[in-house]
Amino acid sequence: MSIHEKYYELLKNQEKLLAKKNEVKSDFYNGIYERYNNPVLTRHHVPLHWRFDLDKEANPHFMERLGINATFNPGAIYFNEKFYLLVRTEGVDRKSFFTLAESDNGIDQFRFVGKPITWENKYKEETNMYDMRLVKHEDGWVYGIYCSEGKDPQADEFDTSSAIAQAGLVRTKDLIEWERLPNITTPSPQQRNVVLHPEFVDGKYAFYTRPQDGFISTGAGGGIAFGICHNIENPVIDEETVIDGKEYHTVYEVKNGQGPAPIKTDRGWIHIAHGVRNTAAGLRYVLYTFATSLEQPQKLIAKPGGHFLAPYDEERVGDVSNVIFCNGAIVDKEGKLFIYYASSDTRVHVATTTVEKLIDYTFNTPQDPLHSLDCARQRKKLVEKNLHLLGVK
Ligand code: M1P
Repeated sequence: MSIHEKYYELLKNQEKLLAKKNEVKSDFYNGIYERYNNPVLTRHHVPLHWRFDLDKEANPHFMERLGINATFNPGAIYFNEKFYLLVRTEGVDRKSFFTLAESDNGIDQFRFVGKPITWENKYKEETNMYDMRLVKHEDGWVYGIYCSEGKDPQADEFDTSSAIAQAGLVRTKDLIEWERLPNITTPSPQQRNVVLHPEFVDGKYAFYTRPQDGFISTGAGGGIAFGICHNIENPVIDEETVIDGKEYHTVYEVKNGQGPAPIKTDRGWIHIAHGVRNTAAGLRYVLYTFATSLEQPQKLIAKPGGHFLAPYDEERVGDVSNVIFCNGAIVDKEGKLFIYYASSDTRVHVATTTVEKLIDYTFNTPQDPLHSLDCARQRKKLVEKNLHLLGVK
């Protein structure tokens, strides 16, 4: 067996991509966070030996044998002094699986490490898996909660797209060995965007869920809900209470979902969530924030109006255009916040800010008045204040 010479040529080019530094986007400013010039991960970052058969005899034309379509929606964790992304990696066969990428600084030079992640398959009906939230819980484990999807067994014979989504659960101590725990059971027929609260609440495990009736549509369900679980090794949530619901004519009118686990601050738990609205061109996904009480993480205490982060320029286009999705964020020792978000179900970006700014944004940005005239009044008040400051009559 010999290695195809084309491999070394492609490797050299890929090394240039992996070594690239990322700079703050100079033409974007909102005072809330910085955006960066380059995505932190794309399908071009995936190692060549995960895609090509390097064996010259078996692959004389050096064809990609197992191509990668997209890298997106990563969970995130700071672990052993490195920034890790647990990436939804989608093969050209449409199936997603999980992979790990690491970086020293969290904004560039991310590299995939190890091998595609696998564990014991306890659910034969699980056809696809994606969108893992990585949560370091105070019990000492790192949990991964992900969407475990299978064909709807009730679907008509010729309906080959109806699916059932459930919350899969795994845990690890080292990001290498993963233990598959049972799926999380809730009163809802379907679940996606389930996230573990990082601390015990009244001595119990607590989860954010998203009750939903259908696979795409949340139907009569929807909203970000909160529920308690007594035993993480047999995770049953008996009751889900919506803490942040859908609302007519807002950026979360169709559905919403918890992003990463909430961030603990002096003022409360700050949640980064996604909101979805309808447009003539299909669904539009943006991020928004809200805060809940430190003592009662199910009690909403602040919610700025509108979106926090939305598709921008080239982020608007991809496999599922007009989508921004976030299920991973990291706060470093200095209080710098790294928000990992994917654009249009295609590639991963980072935005950075500080916990101090996130608090200011979440608690001091005006609420959505929900009616156009009230929005106009809200803005008029700001304009008048500023004109006064500027000395303009
Ligand atoms: O395609 C946009 C997103 O759609 C789903 O999100 P939600 O459950 O809120 O509808 C998920 O499939 C997500 O992965 C995807 O990015």
